Amino acid sequence: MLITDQHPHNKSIMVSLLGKPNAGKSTLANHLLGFDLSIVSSKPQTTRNTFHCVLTIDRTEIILVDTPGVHSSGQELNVRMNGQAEYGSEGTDLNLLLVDANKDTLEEVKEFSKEFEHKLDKTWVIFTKTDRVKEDRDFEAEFSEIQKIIPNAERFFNISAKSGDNVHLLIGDICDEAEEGPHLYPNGNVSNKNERFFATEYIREQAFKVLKDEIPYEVAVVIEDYQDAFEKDEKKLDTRISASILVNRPSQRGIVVGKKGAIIKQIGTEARKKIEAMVGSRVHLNLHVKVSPKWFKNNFVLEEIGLPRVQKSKRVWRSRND
Ligand SMILES: Nc1nc2c(ncn2[C@@H]2O[C@H](COP(=O)(O)OP(=O)(O)O)[C@@H](O)[C@H]2O)c(=O)[nH]1
Ligand SMILES: [Mg+2]
Repeated sequence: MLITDQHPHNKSIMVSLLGKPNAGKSTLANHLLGFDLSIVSSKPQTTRNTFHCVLTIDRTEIILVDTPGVHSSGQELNVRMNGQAEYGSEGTDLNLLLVDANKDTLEEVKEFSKEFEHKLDKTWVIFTKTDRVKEDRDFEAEFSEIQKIIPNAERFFNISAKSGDNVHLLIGDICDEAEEGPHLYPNGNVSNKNERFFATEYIREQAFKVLKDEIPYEVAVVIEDYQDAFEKDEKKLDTRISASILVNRPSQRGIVVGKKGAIIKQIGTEARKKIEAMVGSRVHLNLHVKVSPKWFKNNFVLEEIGLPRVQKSKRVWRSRND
């Protein structure tokens, strides 16, 4: 996309957010954006796709590339999610490797690099969730050990996206790294994904919050029909969305629906509020539960939820009606 009339001193930088599941990548992206674009939950593997979160500070455009957490699992869904993370670090100017400071940070980085085959160029290590760290920590020493695994790790920060501690230092230094060049996104654009994508995310976010055990991981959301709000005869008509929540097993259908539909209603109500805030109109959200056995191995579904095949993909060619 060519944006005309750019200021000659515009700057831009693309920064990937990498790490293990639950490290706090999406929370940091949201904190920097100033609103909850990316979905967050206390359960790991909430983010499944790589996408851009765009913010502009003065003349500097910062494109944060949120990615799924990298972890080991032979399952096709996870293989493709790891692939998304690798793809998310390609062609960026800087990698932020987020590590939960409440865990054994060296061990976390070892596990991350075991699964992440893409070579990391310029990298900063970000120790996260420091609001929960009680004891005195020698982050400098921990960082030195991490440098032995990630030789391109240049420096480290310890931050809390919850309390905001040190986040201003990080963002200031990211701005300093940005080089002069045109902005890639027009003013006001916040992502390379559309509202339809975020609608499925907001539905899945609520499913992650409400459902327990393994069920969230066996849930996917696909849009069946999406009609933008429009005006007709001087009346503003609602955005109309019809979406399916896919589950793996028939027994999960009842759990997602809940007693007298209570659970699906709760998911729908909360997701609708967030979608309404995004699209700026009232939303009519129609949710159904559909049993789609082993959807997480089904190429058709995986493609539909934005997870194309990667090099390590298994041969999984199934039809929509599996
Ligand atoms: N206490 C605390 N919790 C955090 C912080 N950042 C993230 N979290 C929590 O960690 C969990 C995972 O966060 P999320 O951003 O989804 O991690 P991601 O998988 O790396 O994207 C959520 O429950 C967040 O609320 C932080 O700075 N402090
Ligand atoms: Mg995330």
